[in-house]
Amino acid sequence: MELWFSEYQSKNVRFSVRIKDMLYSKKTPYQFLCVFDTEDMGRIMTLDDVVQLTTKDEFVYHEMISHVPLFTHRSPERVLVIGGGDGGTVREILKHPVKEVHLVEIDEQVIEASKKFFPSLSSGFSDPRTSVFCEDGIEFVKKNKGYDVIIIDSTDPLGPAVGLFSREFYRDVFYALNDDGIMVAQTESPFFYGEFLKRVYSDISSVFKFTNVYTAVIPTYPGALWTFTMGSKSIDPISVNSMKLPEFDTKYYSPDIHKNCFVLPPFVQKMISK
Ligand code: AG3
Repeated sequence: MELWFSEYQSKNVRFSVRIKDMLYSKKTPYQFLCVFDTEDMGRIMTLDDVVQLTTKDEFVYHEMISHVPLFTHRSPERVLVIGGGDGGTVREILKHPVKEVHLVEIDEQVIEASKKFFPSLSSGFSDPRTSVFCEDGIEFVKKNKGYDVIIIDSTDPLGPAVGLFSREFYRDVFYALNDDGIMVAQTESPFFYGEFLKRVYSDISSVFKFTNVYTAVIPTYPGALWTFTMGSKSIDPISVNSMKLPEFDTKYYSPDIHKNCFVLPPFVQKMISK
């Protein structure tokens, strides 16, 4: 018998992957968490039946959400990740000479499942520079300040994540950042979430001096073309030239990708233009 997992990417579009084995499923206080082994995509984690990551393509998302803001800043020392309980973003940040990484994840069960089933993502949790806080990111940024970079590695804008895409939240993120601080949020697919991207872009622009959308290709996410939106207090990400070559291996990120990821296809550019 064939076993398949399907995500409804919209009411009438499904993404399906053939399952080898169901490794874990748990109803946490916040969501329904599953881990599968698949035939072609490696191991996959889903939350409320939405694909969060596969071990085959997670490197694209985690490299791009981390290295683009960190190399734009150039000397980040204190970095905050909101969400991202799988640890993939923390793993990438720790490749930089940062002093401190804080991760605030509302659902402790995501961290536990990642430690158990995704050792290649969760290795950074045991690094002495990492501190983990299991609480609501929205409250956390109101109380904790002094970050150089804040990365919002959230789920889709549904359920517990809705507040992570509001103008009030971006304002709190602004105040939690140092004067040359930079934030990045994952902002979904322009094919399925065009209206949403437009709204978020306008909210982030109302708070930050520089707001820029960049893209990456993530095959297992809806539309494959994925967006990230960066807000920067004083550094213009477009004028940062002579990008440093990473002193570590990357599989998607490179200085050329960095420069070019801000170049948007006209249909995406149009979505965010007033
Ligand atoms: N967070 C963003 C996942 C969004 C995927 N959306 C979807 N499949 N509809 C990823 C968390 C990885 N650290």
